[in-house]
Amino acid sequence: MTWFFEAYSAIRRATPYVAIGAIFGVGMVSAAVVSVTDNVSTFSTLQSPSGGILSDATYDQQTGQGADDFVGDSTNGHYGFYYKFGQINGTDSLVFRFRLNLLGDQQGVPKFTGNIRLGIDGDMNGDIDLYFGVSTGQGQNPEIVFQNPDAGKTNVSPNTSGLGTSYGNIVTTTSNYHYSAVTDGSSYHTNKPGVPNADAFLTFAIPFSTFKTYLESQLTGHTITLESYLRFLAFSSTQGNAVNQDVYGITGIGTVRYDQGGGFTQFYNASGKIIPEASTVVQAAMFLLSGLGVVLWRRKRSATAHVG
Ligand SMILES: [Ca+2]
Ligand SMILES: [Ca+2]
Ligand SMILES: [Ca+2]
Repeated sequence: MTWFFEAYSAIRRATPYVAIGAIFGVGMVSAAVVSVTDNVSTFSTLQSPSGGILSDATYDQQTGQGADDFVGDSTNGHYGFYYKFGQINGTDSLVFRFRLNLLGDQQGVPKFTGNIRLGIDGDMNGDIDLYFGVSTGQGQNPEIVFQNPDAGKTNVSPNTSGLGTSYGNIVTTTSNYHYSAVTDGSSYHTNKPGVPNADAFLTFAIPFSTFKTYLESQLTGHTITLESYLRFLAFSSTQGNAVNQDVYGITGIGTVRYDQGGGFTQFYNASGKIIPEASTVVQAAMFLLSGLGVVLWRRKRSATAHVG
């Protein structure tokens, strides 16, 4: 499929962006005020490329920590990967929420002690261009970190992915981070499969401007806007430099490419609007280009007729 995205990227570069935006009604967004503590019913679920809501019902984390295991499927609508966009303290922000198998604790106090990351494909070519998420260490408070893809790896599947040194660390506060037991009654399995207990929600937010700056630094020649086409991968990890614990949307870790059923979401723009399937967009772009060709042919024909 690499050819597809290369071809599509070429068409996008050749097609006036405003035309694509006009076709699909993508316009300016008036961001609502949001909070990391908003009810889950106000968040959007994320869809798989094939159109269904991405789910991860199984206890399939690979390293033994139930508190780092994503859960969520269609049971009572309790999904595990949510998104919303809006303003927090006047700043345009991306807000992500995950449902985890078990509420972690440190000496009896609820606390997330693992690592959750997202990987972003910001240029539609199938590889991850930026990682970010919640990082914790030896008793440290969670921080929001950014990491560049390891340049020596292709970053197209779990076993070809590597995360570089973290940077841009953001201290977590009650405004950009929330971790608590769910209150919607959901209880997927714990470390002991078949013994359910309450799930946990981990929610964090990052400023869009920070996201834009770091993603653009990885994508030479690209400008990231609220209308840019993005797709997301979510995973947990025992280390900050690898994809080794639970990939949201697939069983276990696997070796499948992210863009071939390996965990990437459908394409979205940053403001949370789902983008029509890329093939539809390509067809529309081809239609525009063919229409342009007809117009040019008619003009040329008309000019020739006048000459004659
Ligand atoms: Ca899982
Ligand atoms: Ca990419
Ligand atoms: Ca999984």
